[in-house]
Amino acid sequence: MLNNKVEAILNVQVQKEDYSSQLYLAMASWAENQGFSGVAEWLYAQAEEERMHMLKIVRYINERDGNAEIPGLEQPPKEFENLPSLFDAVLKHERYISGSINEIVAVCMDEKDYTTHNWIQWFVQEQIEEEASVKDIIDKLRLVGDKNLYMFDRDILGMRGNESSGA
Ligand code: OFO
Repeated sequence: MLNNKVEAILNVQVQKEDYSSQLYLAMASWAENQGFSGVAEWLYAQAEEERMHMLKIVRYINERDGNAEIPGLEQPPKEFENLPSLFDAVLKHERYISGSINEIVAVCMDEKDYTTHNWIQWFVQEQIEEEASVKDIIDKLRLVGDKNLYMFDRDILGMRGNESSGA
């Protein structure tokens, strides 16, 4: 049986993963309409991964005899200034998510829920990888500058194959 505080913070995380998915979907759609099809593919795949993260938590809560709460959709922004600010926003968001995963770890420790503590380590590792992959993209963007965004976009298109499925 899931501890009440652990169940509550996991349900908050369900909302955050759901919003992450919506946010990256909105970014993907914007990038596609700007002609950045490589960036759009990366973001569409990221939106799918975030949905998988949400489902993973929902199913864990229910499996442990808790009650997963399914959140309503929150409207993400529709417009993004440019690619550098979009990816800065992705990194900021991922750092925020890493912070909330750490809070879950802390609650598990406080409540002596070592099962969930063990289970949540997958997310701890996932956040390390996600932050690193976004930082990599930001570095590439800096290197190419404004002049070669087409090449940058092609380069990003090839990136998904090297990453974890996130499931
Ligand atoms: Fe961006 O990762 Fe979910 O947790």
